[in-house]
Amino acid sequence: MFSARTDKQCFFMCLAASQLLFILLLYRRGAASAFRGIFGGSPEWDYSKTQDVYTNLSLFIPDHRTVRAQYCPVSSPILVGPLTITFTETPSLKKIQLKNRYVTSGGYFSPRHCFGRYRTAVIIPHRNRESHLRTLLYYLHPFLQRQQLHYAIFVVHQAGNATFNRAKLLNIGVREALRYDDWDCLILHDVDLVPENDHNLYICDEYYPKHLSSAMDKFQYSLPYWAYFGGVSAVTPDQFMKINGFPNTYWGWGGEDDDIAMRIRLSGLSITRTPLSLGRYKMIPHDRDSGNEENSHRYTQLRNTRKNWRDDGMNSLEFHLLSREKTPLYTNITADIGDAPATPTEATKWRIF
Ligand code: UDH
Ligand code: MN
Repeated sequence: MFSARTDKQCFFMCLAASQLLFILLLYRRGAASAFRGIFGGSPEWDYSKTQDVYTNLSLFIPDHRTVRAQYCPVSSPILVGPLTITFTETPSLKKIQLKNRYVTSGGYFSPRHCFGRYRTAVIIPHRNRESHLRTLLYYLHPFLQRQQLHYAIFVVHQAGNATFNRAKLLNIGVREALRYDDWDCLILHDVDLVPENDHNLYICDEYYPKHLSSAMDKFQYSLPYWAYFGGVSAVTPDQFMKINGFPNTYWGWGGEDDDIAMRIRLSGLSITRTPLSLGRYKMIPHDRDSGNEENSHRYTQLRNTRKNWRDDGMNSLEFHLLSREKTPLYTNITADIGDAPATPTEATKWRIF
């Protein structure tokens, strides 16, 4: 009797301990990589051995006489794994163009010897980060070509000096990008984050919004917190519409990514993530920009996301489009998006309080 009870106690204690361990693991490493860690299966990458992102790229793109007869393979045969990324000099636009001669006006590319299986639009919110943009284009174009995607790059430029609004620019980018093509996947991409492994595919998960930048160097290659959704993410147009896009009301730095993570859950979806061993990014070092000061209302706003997300997003998006322009390496969208509400009375209108 005594030993049966001790056995039972021991059983429950062990059960509780193993559950605790499991939760800790999920928290530390992200669900996907924890599962892989436990059950095996994913290659562990050696980031001390890296290759140039342009390695043999032209060899794999035959000349114009080749006819496209079939779809590209499901997994691209020309990936190299960990990439050499350095920020010592900023490449010129001319140099990037010369190295990417099959990219066409507007920053479009389609594999030449097979039909790309996936149509991906990369959308970059931008103001006053020209050198970061050039560095990103230098690495991203060959990265996407290695993945044999049909893709285009859209830069959404905020005009003027009013407070920066990342999420609203992304909403505009999606609305505009969808005018150009029937994209399978929308990649929302900060201008200063460069992917370190070309196996980190820029394609969407069929069911759930996907966080791609799960391991950034500035967070010591781990998630800063469990629900983190900043940096680079991938959503299908359907997923994006289901969450009513992103909020338009977060002016300045911070909070909008947590709002997005919340609206994903509130709309019945959940977040999937690239494993940490693969979702590695280097951030080009920078200080906080002027015009993007910390948003001090963000915690109040986040408390109201549950109430507001259905009314603040794609269905309330208003802006003035100033120009659409196809440059050799990207399509540039310039918009006047207004400014943050100046007074508390106006703030009420913007659902800050
Ligand atoms: N962005 C711009 N221009 C701006 C502000 C932001 O293009 O003036 C875009 C850009 O795509 C950037 C993204 O918005 O990558 C996110 O902004 P961020 O890079 O400023 O965000 P992050 O979390 O900033 O990286 C942290 C700033 C703290 C710097 C502390 C220095 N030690
Ligand atoms: Mn940054």
